[in-house]
Amino acid sequence: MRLVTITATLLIISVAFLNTASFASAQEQNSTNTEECKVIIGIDSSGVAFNNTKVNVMVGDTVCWVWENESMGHNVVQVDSEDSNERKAGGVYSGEAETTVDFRHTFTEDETFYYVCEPHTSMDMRGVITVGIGTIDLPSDSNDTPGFGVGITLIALLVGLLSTKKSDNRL
Ligand SMILES: [Cu+2]
Repeated sequence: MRLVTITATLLIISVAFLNTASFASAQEQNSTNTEECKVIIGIDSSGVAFNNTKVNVMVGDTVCWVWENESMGHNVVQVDSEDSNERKAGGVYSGEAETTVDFRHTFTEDETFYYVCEPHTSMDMRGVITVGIGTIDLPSDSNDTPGFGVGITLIALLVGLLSTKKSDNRL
């Protein structure tokens, strides 16, 4: 009698578990809907590179990294700069490299987002996403310097012209 009860309980538990499992996989199937993806990044034909390495999106856009049954596992790991292989502290991370991945990230501010695939950093498997105007940092400030220089040159030219006029008046 007790054995019957235990068996029945186990059956109920396993049925409940199966239901939960099928519910979960149904949810996963719903999430393969890529409607929300502004850009989908996959693996290129070489199998060791992303197929869309330079992407521009706007704040609020979702980028999706999606691949299925790749021969090797890949992941998405945010790094600090264009040539860094170090995972950024507190950065975006898709988890362990997998042969099938559907990883999504919605960008909430202007930034330049650098990422690598950890197992293939030596093959330079990386990409960059510019969100809005990108990260405002020192290099882009120094890019503004030529514009400032042109302004100074113009003022110098004007001052030069004015002083030339003045000297003309004197004559
Ligand atoms: Cu990879």
